[in-house]
Amino acid sequence: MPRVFSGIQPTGNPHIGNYFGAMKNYVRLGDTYGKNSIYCVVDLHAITNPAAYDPAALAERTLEMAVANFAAGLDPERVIFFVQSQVPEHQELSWVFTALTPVGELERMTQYKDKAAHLESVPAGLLMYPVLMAADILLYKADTVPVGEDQTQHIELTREIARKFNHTYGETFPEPQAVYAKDALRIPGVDGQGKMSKSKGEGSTIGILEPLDSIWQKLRVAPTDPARVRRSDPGDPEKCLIGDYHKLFSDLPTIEVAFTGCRTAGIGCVDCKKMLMEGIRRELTPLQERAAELRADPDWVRDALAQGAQEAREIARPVMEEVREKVGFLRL
Ligand code: AQP
Repeated sequence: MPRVFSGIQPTGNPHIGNYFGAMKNYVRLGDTYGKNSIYCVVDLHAITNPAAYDPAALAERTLEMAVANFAAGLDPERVIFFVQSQVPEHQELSWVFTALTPVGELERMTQYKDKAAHLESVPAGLLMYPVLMAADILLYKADTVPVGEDQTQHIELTREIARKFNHTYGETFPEPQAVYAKDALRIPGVDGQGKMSKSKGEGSTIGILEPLDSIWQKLRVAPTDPARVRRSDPGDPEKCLIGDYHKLFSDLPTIEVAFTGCRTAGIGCVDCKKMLMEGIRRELTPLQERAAELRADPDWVRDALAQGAQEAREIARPVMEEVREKVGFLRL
């Protein structure tokens, strides 16, 4: 049976990019593969980017990210869901992989280059991020990784690391494959500045747990097709992020009305945004209600995460034993 692994950073409020690009796939694959689906809140990754890390907020953000995933439908009785720093084997395997990975490969990673470009002093952890990610996945010998398209290069590096380890020490790890959500490969930020991303701040994101009136305030001023200067100008919904969002939230008849209305200038952008808001309300209201219930029961959330960490360690320990032996560390 395939083994699924994926992680999500507690670097801010989970947004619709995380939700449609990754979290919904976690739930879908979890329904099929049960305890062979392993997910975690990757707090060790979150501390590698000083622009998005606040020690005073990390624990709270970690719990909020867990609440969001439970609210989105992850069931800790069916899948394994935990917090990365609770399973120290991730760091141990990461170090072994660090010793195998050429620095040049890491310096070529576009996500590293993008993030490092904004920093005066670049922490080595930011460079090592993809090595830790390879350890996250391979520690469970996972072969299936649900992620957004932004992670493609990191998954390819994970495959290379697996190949190199197997070549050096003998067949040990599978070469994992990314699994993408078809219509949510790379959801654009609501500010129109490229990919929606937590680390770019609230101006980029539509949070899945964000109050609906706050979402509306962002949508109201969100850029649309620049061809629509006046209401009477026709537009192209395929060139508009509101059009992209409709494909995620609206039913087919609504999309038809909105897209035809845009192309014929039959409706204005505000009308189109109001139609979108209906879909957002329909999708996010039940999720936000479940999140409120979970926040009222923090012990349940903590217990579920503790149980998940225990289950994860049961898989991770023997794999690490196998790695230690193959690498040649002394056994006492
Ligand atoms: N905009 C997006 N569209 C589709 N999928 C996305 N993902 C993230 N953004 C989009 C996918 O969500 C999962 C978790 O990613 P993350 O925790 O790394 O989230 P982030 O929002 O991208 O946060 P950061 O802090 O800004 O990290 P960077 O800048 O490194 O991406 C992943 O599967 C991701 O692909």
